[in-house]
Amino acid sequence: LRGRSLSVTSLSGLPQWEAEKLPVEDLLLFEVSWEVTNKVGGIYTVIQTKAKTTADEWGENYFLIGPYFEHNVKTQVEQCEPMNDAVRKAVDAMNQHGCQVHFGRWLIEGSPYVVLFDIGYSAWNLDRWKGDFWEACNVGIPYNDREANDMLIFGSLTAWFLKEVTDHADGKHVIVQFHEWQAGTGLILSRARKLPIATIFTTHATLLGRYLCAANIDFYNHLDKFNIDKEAGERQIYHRYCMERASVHCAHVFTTVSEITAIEAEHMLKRKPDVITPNGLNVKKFSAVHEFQNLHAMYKARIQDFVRGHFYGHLDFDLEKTLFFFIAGRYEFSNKGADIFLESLSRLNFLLRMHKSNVTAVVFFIMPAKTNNFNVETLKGQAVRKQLWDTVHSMKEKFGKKLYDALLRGEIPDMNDILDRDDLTIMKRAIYSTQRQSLPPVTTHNMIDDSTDPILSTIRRIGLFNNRADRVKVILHPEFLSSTSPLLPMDYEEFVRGCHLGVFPSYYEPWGYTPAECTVMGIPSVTTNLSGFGCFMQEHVADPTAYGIYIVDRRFCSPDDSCNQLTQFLYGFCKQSRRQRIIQRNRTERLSDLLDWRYLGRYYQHARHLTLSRAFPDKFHMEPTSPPATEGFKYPRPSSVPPSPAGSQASSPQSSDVEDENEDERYDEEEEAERDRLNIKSPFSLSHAPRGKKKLHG
Ligand code: U2F
Ligand code: UDP
Ligand code: G6P
Repeated sequence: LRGRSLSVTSLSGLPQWEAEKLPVEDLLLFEVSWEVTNKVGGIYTVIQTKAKTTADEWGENYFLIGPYFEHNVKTQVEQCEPMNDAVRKAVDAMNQHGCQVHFGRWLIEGSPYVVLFDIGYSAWNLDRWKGDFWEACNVGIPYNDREANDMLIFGSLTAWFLKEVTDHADGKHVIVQFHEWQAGTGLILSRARKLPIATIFTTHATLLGRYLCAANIDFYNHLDKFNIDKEAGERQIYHRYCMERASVHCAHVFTTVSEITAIEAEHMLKRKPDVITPNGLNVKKFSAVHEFQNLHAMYKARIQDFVRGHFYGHLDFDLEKTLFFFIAGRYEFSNKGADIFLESLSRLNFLLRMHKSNVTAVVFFIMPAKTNNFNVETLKGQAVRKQLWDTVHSMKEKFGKKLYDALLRGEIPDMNDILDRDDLTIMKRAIYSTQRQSLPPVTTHNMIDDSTDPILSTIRRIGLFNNRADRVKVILHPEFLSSTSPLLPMDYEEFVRGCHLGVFPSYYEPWGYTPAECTVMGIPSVTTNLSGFGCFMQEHVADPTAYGIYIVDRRFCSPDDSCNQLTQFLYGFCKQSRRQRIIQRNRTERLSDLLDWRYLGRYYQHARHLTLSRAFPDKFHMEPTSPPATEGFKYPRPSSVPPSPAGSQASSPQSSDVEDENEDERYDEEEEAERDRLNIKSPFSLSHAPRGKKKLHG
């Protein structure tokens, strides 16, 4: 195998090196995860977005292994017969022995092959397989942990399948990558049975890390001090923890998604990851460069409509000077940083009021909780808005007709006559209907645990009740967004595009897709130096703030200081003019390439190379020495920003008092982007192909 070498092609000036070419035609690659065709959390996003680059590289020799769920298969999979001989024989053999194995193409970009096991159908083997698992690694699984039992069935089926494949592989070498402890039993069993496969185990979080952080423990300062067996035992996850730790130690190559999780893994799982494989996205470029700005304006208008309804009777703030912030994700109150976000909002409210700012921030919390559907007050808001709109529409028609008739007669109508008494009555009635006794609601749904819900309890404590005087308004939407919602009919992606800033001040976040998704859509975001994404940006972008990536320090300072820093970021953001926001969004979007699988996929390639050389040293003897080196590479500051030593606040666009939207500014910004591209000096001193299209907006 050849070592790494640099090529001269580039993704907007990012360092490139030739792919670590593997003879893929003589290899088979399997990736195993509980989230293949099955959306649970972020791992689904990893696998689904990565499928295209991996399928491009591996073609017919790439297979994903996951669980079979009827609904998922019906909506996402086209079933077919395996073309590959070894895979077909394995599927047939298992189906002949009382299993139900489905095969097909997953209908996503790259349309990879999937092998799906029906877990329930094979559940009758559970007791025997528990015995096998005990034989293999002395880990017992309690009967009442349904999830762990399912994972054992999944793993046993995976190991069986891999045995059949390797029996018929016809000289082809097999690489198998397992994601997270749920897939790990397959790895443990395969290794115990000495199957001739090269293995990779990837963790996307550690069980203990997640549990300890959620319990509000000062985690990062005590990493080396935990009695991990005891902690796992007390939380009744000892067996799961053992499954996770055994998987880690059985793998030829252990990887994780970020530096911060690598440190965590070293302490919680007692193995240092061999390779960091950062999470990427399947970035789509629009042919018109500023299309994402147009989309922002379009979806912002939809959010504004919702806000008109939600705040009916209290719309004494200017929607043109209203900014939309949001936090979204799994409802882990402190892990996701909702706690310090609320505290900062309270401080921001104070600052905006004190400085008599005319800016209003409407802040959305999109975190699923248990509810009994939408509440009446919220639905009524949208109904009132629609009714008002209809009234205005019919008045407009009537007015238009009268005006038209008058002009046809050659007269300018008397404006005082054009509306009669009835019209005025209708208008007065319409205004009366927008009066309300209560404040605009803080939550859109009837919460089941209303009195104990952590977000609502905090809002009660800090008193952010959407009063008229508040410059910060809060809306909790305790359900993921959907375009079929009667309240806010938008997809998550559309919603993100319509907002101004995503705020994700996580305490525990191995990667954190939400800010990464904002970035590729050209929406600035707040992240932290405890999130994998935040650390990655800090490492690879010289001045993240200038690019609309605000990184809160949650690692080396007190919670109160973190909170103040977040408040300053938010306040600084509120002080920007529209023009500055447009420029900032352009810059944010320019970082997309850094998060593209076409760039980040190489870490996976490297891990595969490494595992082959460890599992089959005779055949693939050259062990690559280090992961692809990007150390030292930094995306440079935007050229219009003077380099600041602090690399923070000062270098973000300074505020100006004038709100103008001169289209020409965009052209300047284009030039700036071009200059930046030419200025990029990576340690590898490469040439930089300019980005293709130059179609300008307007
Ligand atoms: C990470 O996100 P995940 O989508 O993997 O997070 P979850 O699916 O919610 O759960 C991770 C593990 O923690 C366990 C759960 C999983 O094994 O069973 N767990 C639990 O047992 N009890 C709980 O109350 C909560 C979790 C990661 F967090 C993101 O930052 C990454 O972006 C993502 C992709 O790499 O992986
Ligand atoms: N998300 C979604 N709908 C929503 C809000 C969030 O589909 O209304 C998605 C979001 O796009 C992201 C995922 O949920 O892909 C959250 O992933 P992240 O890595 O931030 O957190 P995890 O849940 O993996 O810890
Ligand atoms: C995009 C649109 C502009 C619009 C602007 C609003 O750039 O192309 O037409 O004026 O968004 O920006 P704002 O930050 O005020 O939502």
